[in-house]
Amino acid sequence: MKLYYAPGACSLAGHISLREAGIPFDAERVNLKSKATASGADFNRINPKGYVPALMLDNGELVTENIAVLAYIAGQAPALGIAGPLGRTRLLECLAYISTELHKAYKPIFVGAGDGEKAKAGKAITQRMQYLADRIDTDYLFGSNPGVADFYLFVMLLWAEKFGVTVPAPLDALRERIEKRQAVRTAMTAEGLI
Ligand SMILES: N[C@@H](CCC(=O)N[C@@H](CS)C(=O)NCC(=O)O)C(=O)O
Repeated sequence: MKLYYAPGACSLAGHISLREAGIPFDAERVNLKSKATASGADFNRINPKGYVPALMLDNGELVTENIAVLAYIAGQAPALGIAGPLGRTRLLECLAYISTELHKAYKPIFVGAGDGEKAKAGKAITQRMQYLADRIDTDYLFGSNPGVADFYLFVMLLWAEKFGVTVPAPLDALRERIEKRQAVRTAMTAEGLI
């Protein structure tokens, strides 16, 4: 399979997850401005949505949207999902929260909105992170090992650090824990982030 990614973008969550899962994959960088891939292809023809992540499966099917990409990887590597009868539901619930309440909340910061709008977005992100922080009583979101939801949250925490958004202490600690992992360092190095 092949992951289309952009350095430091939300696709880093899938990139880390694939490495943590030990799933063999290729990765191709996408220039999000020109929509050209590293090999010179027109990314819009690969994914008409024009955004990353996009995961091309070996049978030629394309999976897009972080929630679907990460749920797919957890399906292939159940240790990165959540166990139990409600496990998949809880995983989707958490991925949806990160996608729609955290990831989307960064939009004013990314599009270069005015300072007031950016500060408002930062405040909302901190508040929504607090919801997760209040419920963490283990090293990671769902126990003592990280999964795809932690890796998606990790990207949100890297962005918070980059843009000066306040992060609740338990999530800062989670970011530090994740950052130390070999697969995470390998993915970040491959994307030129460290
Ligand atoms: N709904 C998509 C949004 C993905 C997304 O926002 N990707 C950004 C990078 S973090 C992107 O590729 N933006 C380029 C663009 O929209 O032109 C998902 O959750 O996967």
